[in-house]
Amino acid sequence: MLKIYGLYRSRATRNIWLCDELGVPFTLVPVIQAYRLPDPNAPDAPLHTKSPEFLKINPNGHIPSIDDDGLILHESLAINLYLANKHGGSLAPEDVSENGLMTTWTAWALTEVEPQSIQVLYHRVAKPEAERDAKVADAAIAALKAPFAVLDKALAGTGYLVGGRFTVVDINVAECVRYAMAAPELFEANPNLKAWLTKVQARPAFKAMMAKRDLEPA
Ligand SMILES: N[C@@H](CCC(=O)N[C@@H](CS)C(=O)NCC(=O)O)C(=O)O
Repeated sequence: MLKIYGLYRSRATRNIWLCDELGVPFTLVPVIQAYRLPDPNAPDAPLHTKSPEFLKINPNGHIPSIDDDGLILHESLAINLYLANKHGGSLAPEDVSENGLMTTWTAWALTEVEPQSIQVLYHRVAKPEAERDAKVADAAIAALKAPFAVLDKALAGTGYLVGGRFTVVDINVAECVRYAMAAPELFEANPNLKAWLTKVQARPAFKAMMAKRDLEPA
């Protein structure tokens, strides 16, 4: 069976959401981020991103990774493109043009959105209050204005990114956009984007994933 190394409180959410949409069963192998442990070198420390056993799986020391019958892959969004291509159906590209568009939007989300949206998450929500820097959050929000306007325009037609239907790339982009949700001003300014995110996050597979994530210790 497919193994996903990671946690619900990590970028593995992207792969878990997709697997549920595809009906692909998987085993989640818990690997925690080393920085979340008080002492990753303690003899009783759980498997973590810098554990020698896990570094044999992913020498980059990050989660998620997958093991699909011996094929080891890293990079959450690339894993999703692979799984969609492998299992086919309406979530996958139906031809080489759609494949190109899905690769483009995925690379776009990774470069134009995620580096900024994660700073919004860290500095408005995730870090302890004393470590948050409002200036970092504000700069990230300012940097997201242009790409969010691009996304809003792209969604004006069919309400989806590729092929007029829900696909893997809606998951890939929505998961990068989700990190910016603590900046509601970005969504108020982009009604198509806001409606799309609400729609994709109303899907049962997303809700099931988030419900399990909420049960995991913060
Ligand atoms: N580009 C990678 C990023 C992976 C990444 O940075 N994962 C975080 C958790 S979401 C991590 O492993 N952090 C712990 C560490 O770097 O030790 C992906 O999308 O898979």
